[in-house]
Amino acid sequence: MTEEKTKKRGLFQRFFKRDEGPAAPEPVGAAVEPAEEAARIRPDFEQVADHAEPDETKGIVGLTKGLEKTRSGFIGSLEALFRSRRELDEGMTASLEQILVTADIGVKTAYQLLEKLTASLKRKEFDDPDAIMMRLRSLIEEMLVEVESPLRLSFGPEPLVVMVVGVNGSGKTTTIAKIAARHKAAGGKVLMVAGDTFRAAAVEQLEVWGGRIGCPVARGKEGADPSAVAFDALGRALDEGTDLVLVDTAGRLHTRVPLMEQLKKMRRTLAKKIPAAPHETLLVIDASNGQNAILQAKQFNEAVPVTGIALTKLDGTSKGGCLVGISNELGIPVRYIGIGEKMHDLRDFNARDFTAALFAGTSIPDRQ
Ligand SMILES: Nc1nc2c(ncn2[C@@H]2O[C@H](COP(=O)(O)OP(=O)(O)O)[C@@H](O)[C@H]2O)c(=O)[nH]1
Ligand SMILES: [Mg+2]
Repeated sequence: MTEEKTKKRGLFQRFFKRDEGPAAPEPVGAAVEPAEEAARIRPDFEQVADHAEPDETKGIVGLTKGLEKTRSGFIGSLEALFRSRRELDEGMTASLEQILVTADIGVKTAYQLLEKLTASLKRKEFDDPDAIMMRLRSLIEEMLVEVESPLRLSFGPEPLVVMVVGVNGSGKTTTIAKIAARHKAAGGKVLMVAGDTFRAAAVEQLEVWGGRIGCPVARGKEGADPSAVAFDALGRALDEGTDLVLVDTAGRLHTRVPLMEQLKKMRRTLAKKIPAAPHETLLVIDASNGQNAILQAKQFNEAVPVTGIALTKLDGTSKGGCLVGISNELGIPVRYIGIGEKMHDLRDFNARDFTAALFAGTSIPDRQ
């Protein structure tokens, strides 16, 4: 390793944080020149990511657009209910229960919300639809805040390894490319690993992305053992001074080895090369699975402890309410949400923005 690289590795430490804003790099060791350190501080992650995004879909506007279908389904039904009934009586409670239960947030979470709602409303608010809606909104936000914990990536003495898991078609490869593009734009050195070795198309897909965003892809021979490919890739990442390694995995296997066993083996293998790896096991879930998404998350979590979730395709479904159920039932940090196929359509999950976008423009018109 060159002297410069060794220095660079000693300069920074990585850490995951829950706090606001990108984490400031922490100097490690004594021989750090302030000027040298300052020169290495990279641009703000968020700002860089936003650069590529057109003005008309930036920030909350894009999110509101992305959640349009879920809003018109779930919130639309609530509005319709409040238009026809104004008092939280038995009939209204039953209808509310039905809307919540069918809103893909899961039965358990639906009942919890309903219970909290009726318990927290003041007497005089029982016939005030706006108050009921506002209370429901804040209860949902409270549940989501619990899992808001964006993945902050910064330099470390060794590469940060993110293993990405999920069923076929959930959006793993696309999400990996989106994360790689963001981190690269922020000045990071990224390596994507084609761990879905059983489908030639899957490797090619990652390579196409690699070409587009200018990011190297580590691959093995077709049908190679994914763990062996990942092991070699970590060796390369260590040699080349890579900051971030994103490991793609298969979502279904055509071999006798069950998928979950394969993923467990991959985890063990990564740790053989870098003991703390994978630093993050990111589960990618397609939001259009609705309530099944909760089940899927539970299954993966049992096999490989999932440390973060990326919920994709929120733009194409009315089942985005499943995020509330996943959050409430699993309590796993939600790192990202996907609201489209483009590079900038991956957002850090923010509970307040998400709730605001979900309830955007909510109005309870006077009853006819
Ligand atoms: N609309 C939409 N499509 C997405 C999103 N994320 C991924 N996709 C699409 O979903 C399909 C499957 O994605 P892919 O990354 O290949 O899934 P994988 O099998 O898990 O690797 C692709 O056509 C992606 O473009 C998203 O957030 N929104
Ligand atoms: Mg894939």
